[in-house]
Amino acid sequence: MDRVVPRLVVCVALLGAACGGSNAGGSGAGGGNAGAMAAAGRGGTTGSGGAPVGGVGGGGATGAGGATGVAGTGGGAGGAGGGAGAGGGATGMAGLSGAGGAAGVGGTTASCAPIAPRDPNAFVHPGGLHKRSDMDRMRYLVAAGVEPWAAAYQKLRADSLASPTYAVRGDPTWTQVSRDGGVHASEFESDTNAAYLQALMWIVTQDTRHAQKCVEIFNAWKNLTEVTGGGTAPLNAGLYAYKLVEAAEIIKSTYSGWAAADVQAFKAMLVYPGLSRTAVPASLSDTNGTFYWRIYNGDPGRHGNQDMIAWRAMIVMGVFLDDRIMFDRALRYFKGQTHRTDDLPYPSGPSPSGTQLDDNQYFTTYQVTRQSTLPDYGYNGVLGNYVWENGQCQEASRDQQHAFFGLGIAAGIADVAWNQGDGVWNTLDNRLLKGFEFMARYNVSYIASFPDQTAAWEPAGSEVIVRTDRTGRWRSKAINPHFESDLVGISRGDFPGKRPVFEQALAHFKTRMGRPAAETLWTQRGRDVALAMSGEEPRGFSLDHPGFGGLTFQRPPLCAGDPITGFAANGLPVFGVHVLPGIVRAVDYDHFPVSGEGRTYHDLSPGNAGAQYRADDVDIACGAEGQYVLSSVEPGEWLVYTVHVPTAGNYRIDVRYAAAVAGGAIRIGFGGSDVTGDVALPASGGAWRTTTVATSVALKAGVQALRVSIAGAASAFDLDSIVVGGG
Ligand SMILES: [Ca+2]
Ligand SMILES: [Ca+2]
Repeated sequence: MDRVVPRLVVCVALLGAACGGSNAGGSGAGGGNAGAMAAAGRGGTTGSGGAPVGGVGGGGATGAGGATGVAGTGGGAGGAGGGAGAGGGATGMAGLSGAGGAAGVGGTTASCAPIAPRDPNAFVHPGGLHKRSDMDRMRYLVAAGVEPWAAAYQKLRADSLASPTYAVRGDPTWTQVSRDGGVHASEFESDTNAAYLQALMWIVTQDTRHAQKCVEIFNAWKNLTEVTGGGTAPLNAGLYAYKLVEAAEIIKSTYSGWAAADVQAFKAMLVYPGLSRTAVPASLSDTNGTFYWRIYNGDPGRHGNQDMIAWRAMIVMGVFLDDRIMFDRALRYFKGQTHRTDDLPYPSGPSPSGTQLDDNQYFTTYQVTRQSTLPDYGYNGVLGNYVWENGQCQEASRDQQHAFFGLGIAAGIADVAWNQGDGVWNTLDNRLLKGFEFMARYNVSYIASFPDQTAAWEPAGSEVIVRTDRTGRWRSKAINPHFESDLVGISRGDFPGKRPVFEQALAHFKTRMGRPAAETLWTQRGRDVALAMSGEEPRGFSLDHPGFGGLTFQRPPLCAGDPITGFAANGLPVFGVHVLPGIVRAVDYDHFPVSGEGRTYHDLSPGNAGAQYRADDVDIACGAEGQYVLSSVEPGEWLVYTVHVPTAGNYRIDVRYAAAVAGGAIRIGFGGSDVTGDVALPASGGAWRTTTVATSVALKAGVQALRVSIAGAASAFDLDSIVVGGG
């Protein structure tokens, strides 16, 4: 993840007075008098000597000196040209009599606006399934008529629950809802699905009728005090809460028409009768309590889908409530970790099997007696307990419908975590992908034939894991094409139009992570077969899935990361798609929660040599104008920026750069196509210069990847921005 470099700078005056940069533009050049970095120009590169005061002009300005420089004889190399400071301090060699290197960061601080370190308790908002950049992507692609987003949007628009004239069915006088056909169940289910779809419509259309419809729904249910139902309490509450809260997170973060008092009432409703980290509320009972206290322990006695749906609801509830303990409670459990010490423990265990109950060729069930000798035991909702090493789902021996639901829910947890900077999507050697591949192969091959799989795949022998689950009540023996113990009906292959889970998994593993096609083969086939048979992903069964992944999750090719325009006061990235014509700052390449190397950038030196702005391998220094700039560029390096072109046409592309020496070159591409070739950037004497690298470049409309590639000589220039203009 981007960890913003702490900007606290201790300016230590060592022998050579390495603290530079008291003046903007850097007179800093600590190094003392006898030859710190070069006076002007790229001190480090040119090496030596120079006037006592560095940085008048290029040296400090470009910030390059320090990175590669060798100090003179006089003093610490650290200062390395004032403005440049950071690089110099970090890597410059000390002068003969100076050890100033380490302190050389001084120069930078004086001129570049500080970036706060990331507040570990702050959340990205909107930050459930969809961030602001994701919303931009949906809206822009639909507006530009790009497929499949346009077709997927039409599918959403055609859903009656997405209509601006949808009649809200809840009532603010109601205090009770009971799932599975109980009190107000049908009204709640309709409104909950509608809330999420209306929120998506609001994202795409910006028509306030949709946002207002969401508010009406939230207000209709804000007085609940009792959630019960036909399933277990965690299943009832988790399934009922997660989509509603996803919608609430979108609306609260993007629409000003939800009154603060109503937001507060809705929040209080979610955790009624009140939040505690030390004790369960005394007034909690089967008839008094809503969502949080139904899900807070997961569902330790049941199949993984029921355990996970509780954590799925909780993780987005944590985001919506700005509650880090709640968010962590869900995520840590899902990862198989222990509870936070400032929170209630998770259910203990183990839960050994007792007397055998049912038995058939697919599974055996047992009575169990829960024990409490092992704290934080971790049941079927722990990722590794739900998706096994071979990709087999814990409940694939039960039926396929629940396995689809469970995997979809796991992906939902992973996506919310990703949006908040966590990479659980990829843990256990891409365990989730293995899960999707196993399930897809088993189900897709049942209804479609492929050259390499002409008959339905029947996993056998070592392809199947025989294992008792974490509850002790269920032992898997074979993959079950039926539905539980109804060994006549078939649940296998019944996914098109009903289980819209494939777009989300593909968006992550194929586009974000760039996994080889062989690894996403069956997930891709699942998506393609579902598309061929029932069109773009719809809402799907009941409340089980968010659906409409062709609109919401799919990403244009090469748009692995999420575009940002900077960092907020809490240190979090500010997400948003760059709109062209416009200026894209070179340092604002796309954000990626785990290493973006090979995905959002390619950088040839470990670490950020300039130690500024971001904590990736990309090298960033502070420019003389107080702006962060791309530095230490090397041929072969590249960066990606997700941009939107509202109107197809011919555009001019300029870059703003500073080059102390000649020999550098740059190349620009859009959507995977090179549009400029290598363009030489002449020496500018270290001064910032804007130059045109291409004219009349034909750009398609829509969201696409702008890629900047470095060519020519290494470290020849620093880059401020890419400027796309008319003509
Ligand atoms: Ca680097
Ligand atoms: Ca570099």
